[in-house]
Amino acid sequence: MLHDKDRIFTNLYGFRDKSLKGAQARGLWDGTKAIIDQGRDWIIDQMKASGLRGRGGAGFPTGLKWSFMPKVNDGRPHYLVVNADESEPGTCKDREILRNDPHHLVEGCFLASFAMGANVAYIYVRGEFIREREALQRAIDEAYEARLIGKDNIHGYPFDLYVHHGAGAYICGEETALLESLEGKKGQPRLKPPFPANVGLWGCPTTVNNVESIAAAPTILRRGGAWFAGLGRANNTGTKLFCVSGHVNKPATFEEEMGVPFRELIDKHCGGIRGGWDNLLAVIPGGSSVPVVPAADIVDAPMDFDGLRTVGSSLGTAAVIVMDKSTDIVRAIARLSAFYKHESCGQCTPCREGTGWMWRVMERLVEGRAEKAEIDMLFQVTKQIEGHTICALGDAAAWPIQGLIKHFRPVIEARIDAYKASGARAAAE
Ligand code: L3W
Ligand code: SF4
Repeated sequence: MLHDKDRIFTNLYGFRDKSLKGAQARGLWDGTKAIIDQGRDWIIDQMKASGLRGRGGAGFPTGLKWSFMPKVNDGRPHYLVVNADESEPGTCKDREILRNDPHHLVEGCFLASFAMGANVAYIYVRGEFIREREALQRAIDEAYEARLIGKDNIHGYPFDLYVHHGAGAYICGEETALLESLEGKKGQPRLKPPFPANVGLWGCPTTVNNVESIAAAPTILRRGGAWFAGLGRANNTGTKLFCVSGHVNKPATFEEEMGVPFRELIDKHCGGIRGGWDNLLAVIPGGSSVPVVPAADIVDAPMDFDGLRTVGSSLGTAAVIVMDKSTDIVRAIARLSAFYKHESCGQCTPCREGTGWMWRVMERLVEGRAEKAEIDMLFQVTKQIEGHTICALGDAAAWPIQGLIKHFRPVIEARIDAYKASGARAAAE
């Protein structure tokens, strides 16, 4: 359980002074020059030692990602791009950093860019985040005015930071679609490899990181990688922002130590499950793209990458969607299918055609207007989509349905039986 002294985000709810003055009083921008004086390799080594894994969903080790940037200058500029296109259903953590604690991100951009030899960074903000963009821009302006960043700043490392406002497409949260969009093109994912570290923005070496990953960096570098690694457990270190929505008594976004068991997380921060623990039906623990987990499997699961893998799901963005027994679980997953169908960019056939096909079958399953054999067929189609597309949106559309069929097949079958029985009754009358 996290102690206040180990909290990174000390103004998550905006109760304290959000300005540069307030951020400095909480320890930000303190000794920044001393950190960069330790050198690039030291910074990357500290990030590696911290064990921080990317907070945008994939959990890729942050220090390792930074180390992929070319060490030898071949004449191409290097870029840092921050993914603030927070759009994963259920996910609402990065917006709290942007609007309430933005100097973590601004200082993080400076330090990360220095470590990777980038003199320019872009923050790509979700189109709907108007207030968040304004708060972030205010913080950037303050940092420029105080000469903490800029071409001629007090740290002696030229650095410019730009905010780019997206236009509201979920797919632009995929890192290569984001880069396309930033270049002024239609936001469609690129094939990987090459990875952005080699061929990124305008063909130059680029690192794309989530807001929370970059915002955690200044505190990690100030307190040392070993401090962060001492929280949580091996391979799942540190603290994490969780955003809990759905049928809990007090939905909330909060920082907690990685690996806290699900029951403790909900009782401590969210006042328990609505109607009590016996009323819990299922949980989607990492944003809509990860498989649903039934109540019995999740209650004692450690809320981290490995803990959720053992129950067949994933930490994703740590957007915890809680569903009690009043939930129509088939309808809930069908709603997600509608989302992915709408957001598919249409480049690859399995995703473009498959998301629509799955959604139409799901809509019929909600009513029970289907044959039981279609359940297996639907599962097979999800397997044909998974791993056969350019980006992870295809997987993201397939996994929730796989979780539904795996854990709630009897619910689907009962609905088909009920529909057939109602038809038979109607015919008899
Ligand atoms: C160089 C290699 N770089 C991997 C880099 C890669 C990327 C990162 C992770 O999807 C997931 C997705 C969503 N050389 C590299 C390399 N990299 N190998 O590491 O890569 P990858 O492909 O594992 O993941 P991804 O394509 O970045 C992200 C899931 O997150 N998700 C969340 C989505 C939405 C949000 C949001 O709204 N904020 O995050 C939730 O689960 O489904 O599976 O940078 O370049 N050999
Ligand atoms: Fe576009 Fe879907 Fe293919 Fe991703 S998987 S590139 S969203 S069509």
